[in-house]
Amino acid sequence: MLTLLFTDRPQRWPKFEAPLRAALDAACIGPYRLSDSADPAEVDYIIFSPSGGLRDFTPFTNLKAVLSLWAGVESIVGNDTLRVPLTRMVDQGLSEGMVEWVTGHVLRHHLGMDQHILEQDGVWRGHVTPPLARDRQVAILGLGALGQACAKMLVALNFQVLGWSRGPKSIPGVSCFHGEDGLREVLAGAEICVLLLPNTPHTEDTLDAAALRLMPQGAVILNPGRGPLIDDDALLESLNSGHIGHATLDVFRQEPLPPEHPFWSHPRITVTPHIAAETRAATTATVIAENIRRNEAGEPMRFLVDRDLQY
Ligand code: NDP
Ligand code: OXD
Repeated sequence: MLTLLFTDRPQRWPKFEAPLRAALDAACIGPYRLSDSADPAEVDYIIFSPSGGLRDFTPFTNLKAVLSLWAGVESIVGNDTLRVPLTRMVDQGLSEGMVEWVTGHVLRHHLGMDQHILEQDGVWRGHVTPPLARDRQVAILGLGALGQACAKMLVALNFQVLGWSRGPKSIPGVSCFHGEDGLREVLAGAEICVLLLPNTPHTEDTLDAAALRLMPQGAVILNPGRGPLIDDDALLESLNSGHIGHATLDVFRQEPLPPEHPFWSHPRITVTPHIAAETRAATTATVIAENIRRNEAGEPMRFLVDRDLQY
């Protein structure tokens, strides 16, 4: 009998229980106990969310793996009490959500929608037309599961897509770069820059003052990745100087973003409350169940986190 412990916020359990049971039954993993509470010494697998508050894995003496419901694992990856494999979430629901958020916000800025939505002042500016997507460069920093899904959509819409990752990549329609020099080249063309890097010691402040200076005048930043990818003060400075045209931010160093934070009231910042891509029970449950099935069958689990690289 396997014991599976769900550790998200209590209000998430009713949403996840039925989809998880359905996916576990479909995966034919054999008899199991699935609950949001269990004797730690009996737990085989933890279905983990950082919102659940679990930080000390020491009491889980028979644990086989921790399966994250989140794509980003920065809250758990360096945890010394975690001594078993950790998987992260890669699934259709997260990808579709992120593609829709990124595409929507890219098109907002590409088409200059704000001018028409917010400035209906009786002036007919028929001569101000947006360029075609084929003439717009969009950079994506991070070409993993989500970055690639977004790149594919933006390529399909005809944007000139530049991408940056840790290692070299070849993706149809995307000009791929890596390494420090690669970052400089990508930023130089980044009229719209989408951040989809994980939060690791190597990615912190990827957009610092020097990096922001490399971007074209009026560039737009979209950050659905993680708050620490950007140096907040440097961002405010470059927005105030007019060098950066706008920043649409979904993630922050502190969440929820405190009401007094200057981002809320800045005229050239749009705040969305970490909603770019939500973990959805129906699609994530099948990924969790398949990984348990694999591990029980002695097959390698998918989406294993590299504890050294921290993503
Ligand atoms: P992946 O792990 O699949 O991809 C990460 C990408 O970042 C890879 O291309 C990787 O390069 C690249 N990368 C990592 N470190 C570096 C580095 N030092 N320099 C350059 N590139 C680097 O992650 P996902 O695409 O699944 O998710 C990305 C992030 O999106 C998550 O970590 C999370 O923070 C965020 N997220 C936000 C959500 C939201 O609602 N706002 C929802 C879900 C995720 P390489 O390919 O060479 O390994
Ligand atoms: C995630 C997130 O990492 O929701 O999955 O940010």
